[in-house]
Amino acid sequence: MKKILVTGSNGQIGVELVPYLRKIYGSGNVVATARKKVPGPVSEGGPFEILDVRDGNAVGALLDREKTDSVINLAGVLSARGESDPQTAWDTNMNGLYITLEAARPRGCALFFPSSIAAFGPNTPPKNTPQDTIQRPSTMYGVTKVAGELLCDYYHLKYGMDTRGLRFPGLISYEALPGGGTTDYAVHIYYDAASRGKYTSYIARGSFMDMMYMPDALDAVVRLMEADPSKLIHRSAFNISAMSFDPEGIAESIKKVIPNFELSYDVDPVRQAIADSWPDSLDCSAAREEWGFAPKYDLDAMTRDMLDRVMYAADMQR
Ligand code: AKB
Repeated sequence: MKKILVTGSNGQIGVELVPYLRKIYGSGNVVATARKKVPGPVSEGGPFEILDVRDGNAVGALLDREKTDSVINLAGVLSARGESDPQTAWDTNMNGLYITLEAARPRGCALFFPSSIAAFGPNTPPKNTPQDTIQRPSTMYGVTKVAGELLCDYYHLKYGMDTRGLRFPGLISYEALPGGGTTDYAVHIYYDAASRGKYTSYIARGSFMDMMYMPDALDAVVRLMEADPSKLIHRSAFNISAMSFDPEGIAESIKKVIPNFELSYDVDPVRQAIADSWPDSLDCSAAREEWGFAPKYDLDAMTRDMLDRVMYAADMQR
């Protein structure tokens, strides 16, 4: 990658990926875009443009003007929000992807697609979920992720476009809160642990999901996009995960730092049903073998860093 356009830059991934890419590739070579301008490093640390990914002319004009060679397509609606408004989820996730692919294709741009563990469903083998397996998701978000994986594979097969993608697990981070996801509890729990010493989980005890700390996710995006294309068999949809836990597991990890931390439950049936339809743990061997996926953070290392960051930020605000 030399000149990169990032869509959906104000989201949980974008607010960290944009500065990370700017450090590696140079500030002027990473054009952040989003539907609105929010003060902060994304809009102020390098080029920024207002962009709606469903406007193909605008996407194409920007790719021409910036002479972009790679697009990181992050604009999207997450799982729980997608269930409350499936039409908007389809429109943003699918039409946005299709229009961006169509703008990127004639201009020879590579495209990164963020798939998800949501691309699996209740019939998928839940333990050590294989890279290639049954994908019959029961959410609109999941439908858009499977369709997106297939569409990106199709653009590679049909047009030779350099499409690549990752099946992100729940991502835990401290720069921006996630919005509208099912795995969000694993972020909120740290904020409540730091500020109140307790957390009420909307996900039930015993519900295991794959997770990863944001620095490992950022590293994975760059490693995949810079990987030797001749080594990539699973282009648009690599299983990646760094850990799998349920609410009890993350609470135990927090108690190593905050011994009096208390966890209680008030289960949300919508998000619980989504969690129940997703795998417990992924087999990530294809990502390791094809492009060297190597996450650094396990649960306890992530917990120590998250709590340090969240407590430091809270102290600064006092
Ligand atoms: C969500 O919970 O919707 C996302 C995801 C796993 O794709 N974090």
